[in-house]
Amino acid sequence: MNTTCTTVAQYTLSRLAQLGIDRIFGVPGDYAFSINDATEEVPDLSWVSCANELNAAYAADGYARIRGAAILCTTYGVGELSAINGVMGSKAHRLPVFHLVGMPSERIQRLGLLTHHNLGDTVYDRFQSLSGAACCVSAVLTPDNCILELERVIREALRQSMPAYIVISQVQGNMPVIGEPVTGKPLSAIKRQQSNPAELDAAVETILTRLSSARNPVAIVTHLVSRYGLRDRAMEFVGKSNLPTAVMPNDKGTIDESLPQFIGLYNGDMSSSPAVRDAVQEADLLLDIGGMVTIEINTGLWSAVLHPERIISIQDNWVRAGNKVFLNVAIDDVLAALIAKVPTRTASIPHRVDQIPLAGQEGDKLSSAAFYPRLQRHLRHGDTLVIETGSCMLPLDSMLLPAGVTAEGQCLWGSIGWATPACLGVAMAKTSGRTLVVTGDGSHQLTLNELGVMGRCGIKPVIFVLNNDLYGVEIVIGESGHPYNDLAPVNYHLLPEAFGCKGWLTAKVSTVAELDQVLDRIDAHDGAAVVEVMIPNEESQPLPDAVIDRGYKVKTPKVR
Ligand SMILES: Cc1ncc(C[n+]2csc(CCOP(=O)(O)OP(=O)(O)O)c2C)c(N)n1
Ligand SMILES: [Mg+2]
Repeated sequence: MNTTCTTVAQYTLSRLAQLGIDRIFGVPGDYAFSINDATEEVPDLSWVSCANELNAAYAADGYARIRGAAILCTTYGVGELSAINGVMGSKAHRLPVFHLVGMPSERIQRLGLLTHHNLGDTVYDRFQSLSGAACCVSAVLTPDNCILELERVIREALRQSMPAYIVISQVQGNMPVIGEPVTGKPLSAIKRQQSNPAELDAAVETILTRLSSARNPVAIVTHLVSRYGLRDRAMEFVGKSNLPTAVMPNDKGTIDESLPQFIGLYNGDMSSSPAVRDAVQEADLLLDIGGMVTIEINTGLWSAVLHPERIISIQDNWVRAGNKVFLNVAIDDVLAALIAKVPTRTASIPHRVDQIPLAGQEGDKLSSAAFYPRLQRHLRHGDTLVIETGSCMLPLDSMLLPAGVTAEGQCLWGSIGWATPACLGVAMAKTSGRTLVVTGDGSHQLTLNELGVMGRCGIKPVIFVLNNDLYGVEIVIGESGHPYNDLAPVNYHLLPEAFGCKGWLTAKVSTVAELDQVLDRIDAHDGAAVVEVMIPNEESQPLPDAVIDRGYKVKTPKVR
């Protein structure tokens, strides 16, 4: 590409690609043609046409989880509004997704011409506050401001690790940028937040002093460390300090669960074992690395017993220890200083969580109890497990992952349908290893048309659709018998064929023997797979009233 006549759209894409992004997810549209056309001009960046904008946003979210950032492109109004749920989810999960949107040209605006995708008036910027709300920073680019504005937007999106909204009009997008282009660095080489040295020293000293006097400290590592590219650094700290370490549901997959210090999932009374629950709740110091999210789904329906005075919380750029708050201390600097200075504890690590025992005999009908342990035994190094919201979430979050297996989920935002397109993004972002998805049937129905995109792009996910013919978890947390939880009886294992996917392994399994057989076949198959796993709907019985009352009928959590 000739930089002297680079257009605004071309410059924007090439500047974002320099971060290490090689895909742009979206749906084209006339207002966004300058951006769509530019994807053909910018080297090392390929366009992925998704089935709709919400799917594209979910795919970008999945991609950003692996690569650290992603690009999404939609058209004015109809496109960007369809994407908002997905982009808001990326904001909740702290993912820098650059949402590029086309808009009517300034010539149209100056002449006051009425246009499609609007309400028949001359309010052209009507959608900017809506799309902008899902982002932490936004800009309307022109040839004159493009270079500087992009630097501001990129810096802020990376600093806060949240989406950015970038508007490019259909005419300005095709005009050459004015000024000296900036050559950017890959994301891994960028220092995203700066620390104040005095505050940093004081924060690190406080943490080390508290750690040295703690009798039974425990660490919790949250997903924020992955967002800032600090997964390895957090694990190095856990190894060096030899602190017993747990994760919470929202953070599943953040650390390698084969680490000797890993003790399991902390989720209040719904922790992976009473030993994990007790280790966390009885710790005289809880080192929260990244910031725990204390929503009900992340705390065993608010059953977590956490003592604020015992918690030291290392957030993205601040640290809280009791009533002391240290400002402008970047999490990467805090971790680096801790790794350099922390002594290694000699105390032994409490009992770890075990593999789920195998349940069910060959000829038995399938059940959740038979499915999860078998899946666990077929996970292998390099796999990424994408976890949908629904009944599958708790068993998967509680499951001990083998060495080298990571996971991604959407516990906080919890938008069903996310997992299927997110797996497209995850698989495209990964350079090796498999991508597996476990989704409920109801969730899959929201976004299953993304299978066609996977087939067209040659993506090879392994997808398990748990078919209980219901919005099952709704019954578990509410009441059975409501017709609004019934689903259309889709033949999920036939979908790859219908969507034109070539060479996919497909099966519908109803017995333990059939499941065992298909799992072995998948291991031997270098390709995509869809397995429809028949789960009896009688499993979806309501929880005891006491649990439902605590989790869903109270207006406020009990303050401890
Ligand atoms: C976009 C969106 N719509 C609705 C919901 C409410 N909701 C949460 S779980 C769920 C049902 C999930 O059913 P399914 O995927 O079949 O999983 P199951 O629990 O049956 O295994 C629904 C409708 C939601 N979380 N997100
Ligand atoms: Mg279901």
